[in-house]
Amino acid sequence: MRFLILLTIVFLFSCVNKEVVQNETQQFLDNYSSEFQKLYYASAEAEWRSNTYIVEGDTATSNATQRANKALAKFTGSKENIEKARQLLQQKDLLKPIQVKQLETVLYQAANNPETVEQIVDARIKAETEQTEKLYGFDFKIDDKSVSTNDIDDILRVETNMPKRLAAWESSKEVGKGLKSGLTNLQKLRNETVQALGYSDFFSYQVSDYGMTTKEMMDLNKRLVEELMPLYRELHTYARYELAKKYGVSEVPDYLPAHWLPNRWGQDWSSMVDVKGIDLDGVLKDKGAQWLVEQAERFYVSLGMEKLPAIFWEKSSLYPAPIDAAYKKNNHASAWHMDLENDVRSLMSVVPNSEWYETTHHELGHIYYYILYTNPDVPLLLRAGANRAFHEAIGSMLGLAAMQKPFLQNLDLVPSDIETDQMQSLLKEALNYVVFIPWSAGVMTEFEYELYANNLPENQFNAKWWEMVKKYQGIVPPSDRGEEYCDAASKTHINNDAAQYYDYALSYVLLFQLHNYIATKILNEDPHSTNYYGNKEVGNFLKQILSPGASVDWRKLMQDTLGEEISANAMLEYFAPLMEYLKKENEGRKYTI
Ligand code: X8Z
Ligand code: ZN
Repeated sequence: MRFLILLTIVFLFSCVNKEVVQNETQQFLDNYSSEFQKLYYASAEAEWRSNTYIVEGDTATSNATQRANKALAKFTGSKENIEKARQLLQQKDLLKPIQVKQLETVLYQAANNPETVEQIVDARIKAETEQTEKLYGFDFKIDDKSVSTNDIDDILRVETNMPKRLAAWESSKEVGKGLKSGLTNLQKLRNETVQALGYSDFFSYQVSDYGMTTKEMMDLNKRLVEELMPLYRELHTYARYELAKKYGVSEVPDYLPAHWLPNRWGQDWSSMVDVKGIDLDGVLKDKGAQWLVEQAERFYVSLGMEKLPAIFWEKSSLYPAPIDAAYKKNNHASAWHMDLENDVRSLMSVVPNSEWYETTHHELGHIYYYILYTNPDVPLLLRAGANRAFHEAIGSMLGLAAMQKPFLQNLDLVPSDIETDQMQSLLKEALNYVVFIPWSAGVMTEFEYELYANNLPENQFNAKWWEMVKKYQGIVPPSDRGEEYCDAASKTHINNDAAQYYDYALSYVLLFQLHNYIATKILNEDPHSTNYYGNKEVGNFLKQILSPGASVDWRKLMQDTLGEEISANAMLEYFAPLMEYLKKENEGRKYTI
């Protein structure tokens, strides 16, 4: 009897204790979140200005951004917040899992800004602001005439005159020179900030967001490259011969000259192929830029999503700055969750072509993810993707879906009675999605691994870059590129989205897993030939995945919704029919990778 009483007392005490600890934790999280939201919003507003209105010598904007970012960093990295989160986590077993997740987020954010190394954090913020300004304030020129990056991309897509192609490609890389010292500085500062809280380097810090070690992430990426390599090898061979024919070059080169390809980094070759009967570029040109964004919205709404909020249309910056404007803007596409609440915006430079058609779908994928996980069940600190790759996958998947023939026919963008060659469509898709893997999982990921985890010395940046490009993509520069260049830095992510590009590699394999599920389990359609438009069941499936944000474990989410782990199988299966076709096309041709 006495024993039972004792047991009851112990039990009651532990219940009370649990409640006390949970309440104390909630109090801390509520206070932290409300202060964090204010500072985050101020930082996002300042960054928005810095990315949409770039004027040389405008120190006021740059200073304001630095001030706002420092205030946010000071708060997230404060000793007090770190200690409190650590202390509460010592009683992890007593806390709700969702509280544990939030405390872990607090510590993750702190690790990028530890107060103990405040000077390094401040120096990094300054260097980051300057790097973005230099990258997007850069005046690209061809023959002494200012050109936009959209102009350069147009030339690389359509021009067949080799000197003109070369001039455009070389112009696109000029920006790297002035970014090199800034990148070296950032390499050091990024590593030093996260090292203060025990991470070995900035790469491992960014990877840890997936609950993975650097080795696990590198192994996964290597596996993706290897699995896609047989197909890439066929595409590489095909492209060398077809492009040589197109440019009237009699001797087919072993490696693809970078300026032959229709993209500044050789990451997407899809415009090499025109599918007879489908002229999306022609149709889009007549529709105009605004129509592209509105059409992407219509697609999401057709699936059962809300219309975009008014603030999106009021505050976004969707179209290119005029070439003669007194300011420049960030010309890469992005989506912003300004206040982690209802202020959602996109920054783009949409012109009416098929690349931007896809990109508008990609960006709205981010926006609808923001909108869906902004709900009472997802605390502010967990308003993020299940992982970063999920965030990138959703819009890219809708971009893929929005390019398939039945979808285009449904929208009258392609004549309804047209017969088209399915193999050409598949080839065009492979030149986008398959070609992307050696670039993302290979070049970008390994370069940044070398940069941060192995402290790549500055005098090897360009040599290492081209070593990777040759090794993974089988691409070589038009002529020797010495260390006065920094061609890696012509890619925005190297400067302002560091050590995260594997997100995109994973997002591409993930999107085929999702797409395969939607096509076969929901639509009962061939994955090569789907029409998602207007299907509310697809919308509900997406809502189920997107609404919990980061409040769920991404591996569990995959198991629960798809019943599988992350894998390239769906992607390989999708492109399998192409293998035989390409082998035939490539018969008698020399393979070099
Ligand atoms: O950077 C992007 C998005 C950012 S929201 C537009 N992407 C990668 C790139 O452009 O390099 C999308 C796919 C690859
Ligand atoms: Zn994105």
